Amino acid sequence: MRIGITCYPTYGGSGIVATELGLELADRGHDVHFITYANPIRLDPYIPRIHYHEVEVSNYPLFQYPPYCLALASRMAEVAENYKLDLLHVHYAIPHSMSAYMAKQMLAAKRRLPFVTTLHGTDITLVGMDPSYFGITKFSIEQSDGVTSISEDLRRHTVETFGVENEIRVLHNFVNCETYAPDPEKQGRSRFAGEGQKLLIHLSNFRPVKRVLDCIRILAEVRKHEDAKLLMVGDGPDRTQAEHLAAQLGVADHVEFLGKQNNVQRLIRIADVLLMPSEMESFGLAGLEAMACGVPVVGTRVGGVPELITPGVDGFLEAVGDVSGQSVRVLEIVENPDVQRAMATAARRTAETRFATERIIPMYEGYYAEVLGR
Ligand code: GMT
Repeated sequence: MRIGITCYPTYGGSGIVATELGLELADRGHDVHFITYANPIRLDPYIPRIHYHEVEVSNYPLFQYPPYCLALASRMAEVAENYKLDLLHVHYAIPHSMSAYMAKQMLAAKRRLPFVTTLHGTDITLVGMDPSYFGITKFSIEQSDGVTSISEDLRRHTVETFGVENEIRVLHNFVNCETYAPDPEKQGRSRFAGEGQKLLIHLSNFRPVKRVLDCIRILAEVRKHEDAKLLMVGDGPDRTQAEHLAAQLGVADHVEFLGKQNNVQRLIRIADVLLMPSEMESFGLAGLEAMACGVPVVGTRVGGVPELITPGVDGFLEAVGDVSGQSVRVLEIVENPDVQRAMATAARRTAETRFATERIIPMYEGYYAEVLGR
């Protein structure tokens, strides 16, 4: 198949899923065309069957807001025609789904260009619910030739919120279990943690929904019992506040802010526990990546996370904001080598048996075939 993929190319779960999907599809022999405003961070355009088409948005002085949505639609239609795309697959409804709808209409007189929209979370639970985007989000979901959701919880939420009646297929997020694999030697750990020191990690875009301040509070609690250090990977609006809080709680020397990183598996696999204290998480991709690396997650019981983590088996889930509950769970893991070993093994097994690329990617291929009527 010839597939056009559009996503946000910056650091963020939806862009990462879209990029990994494109790479896996190319590996399986499909031609994949990324149509985005910048090269997606995990994309190497040198890879065979991967193509990259940049969307340029001209900024005429009259425009207070450059019309990205229109530039994207034009580029989508152009690429679809020139490269004979079979379909478009857009990640994150706003505004990608609407641009795909316009591209489809632009080509309608000549040919059919179906599009699949994948819902990732905040496009529905936050942005899409804003009154200024509600109507257009509902419309673009209804007009999509196929809609997928990365969790059952998000599917249910979408149906309840928007009252849409078209089928939404749940295709969970996936992980490449070869790239994300445990390292029994935990190579490179000594660069970050001293002998006997416990190592916690958090990975996100540091938006308020991630509750990064809770990570700092959890570390401070854990340190009352164990010598522990926290790696904060990523960047975003709440980073400065988190740095201040670390100083205020007297743990600044034990928190390392590493900023945006590529090849995060190298960092995840050296840790003992991944913290995911989010307010909302429609899936929790960072959690899955950690599980594949054999690193148990201590997170919150929200959104689609319970579809990923079975508490007490391959991780722990507590209520949002329950710092003390999450700290106790971290200690339960790091102070009991048997618990840590059993959870690490179970986490890896969950990733392999339920969320490995080999299992999920064929579901996307099957879904495309359905949408194309093949
Ligand atoms: O979490 C974010 O702020 C980024 C957001 C995105 O769309 O880039 O992540 C969403 O999509 C990820 C990939 O499907 C999911 O793993 C995240 O759970 C989801 N985030 C939220 O629901 C808050």
